[in-house]
Amino acid sequence: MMTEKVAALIGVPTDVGAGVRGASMGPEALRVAGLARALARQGLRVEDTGNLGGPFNPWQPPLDGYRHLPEVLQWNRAVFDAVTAQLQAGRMPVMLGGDHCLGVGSVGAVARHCRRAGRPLRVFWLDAHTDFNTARLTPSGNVHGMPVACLCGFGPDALVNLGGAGPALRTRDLRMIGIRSVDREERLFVHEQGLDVYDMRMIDEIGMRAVMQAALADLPRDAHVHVSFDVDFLDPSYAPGVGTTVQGGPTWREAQLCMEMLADTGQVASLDIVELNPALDVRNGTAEAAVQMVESLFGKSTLVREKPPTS
Ligand code: Z70
Ligand code: MN
Ligand code: MN
Ligand code: MN
Repeated sequence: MMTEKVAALIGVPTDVGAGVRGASMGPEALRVAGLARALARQGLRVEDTGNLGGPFNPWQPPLDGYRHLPEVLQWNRAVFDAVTAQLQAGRMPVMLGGDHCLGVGSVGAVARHCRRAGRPLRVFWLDAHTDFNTARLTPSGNVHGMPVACLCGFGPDALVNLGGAGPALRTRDLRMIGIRSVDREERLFVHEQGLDVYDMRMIDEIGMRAVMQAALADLPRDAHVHVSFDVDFLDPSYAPGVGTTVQGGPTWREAQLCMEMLADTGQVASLDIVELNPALDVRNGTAEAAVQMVESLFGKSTLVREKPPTS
């Protein structure tokens, strides 16, 4: 008899890293859309730990290339500590954002936890954007466009070294799916650093199945899989409730297949759901779409299927 897996929901109601207000309402919209029930249907025990607290959004222009850096740092410290505590308790952290700047704390905690345990890590960054800007490259100063760079060691010291000295993540442990918006200078940096990016063109040319096979090809059997799900990954026809919509995203079916193939690994061990903006949504439909995708990520399937081999 397997022990029941516990998903710990961690709400992080802030939009300090975003360019549009409203993602701070994301956690509650995901709860209203039935996230806990969806996870429970997939056999998880769900414990909602409530919301973290932190500073209000001061809505200031960038300072030295960053908007709201002290506030971003404070929220990320809280996220890092909360995610670390859940991992140490053997639970699966599910962070409900909030904007994607929170990926620094969430993925940072997972990466440092894995390193301590000697366990390999793969981060799947599902997003329309690469989020690989730095203070020098950014056109906006919004830190939600920078978390991947910060995690890989390119960012302000306080964020790069959050929870430990040195970068949390190696670029080779990262797979990016659904990308279709990269800023001019960010693009060169993505290329220079050799990020493993599966963009929409590749999805169009070879299909989501082949893309996911490639992205999963060298997944170690004992790896911790973290999924950082920016809701703007989805095509805006299904997900209008995000701050930065970008046309030409994965269709419902493509996105669902992506989630299903991640589920088939049986190794998804932590998750972020970020950038949902209820202020821009229509009758909470984007939150409901995100919840359905997450249900697929944890094994929802139309037919009874062979279980993937367990190690
Ligand atoms: C742009 C920037 C962005 C959302 C990330 C956009 C960044 N690359 N937007 N996630 N929703 O300002 O850095
Ligand atoms: Mn563990
Ligand atoms: Mn993002
Ligand atoms: Mn995005």
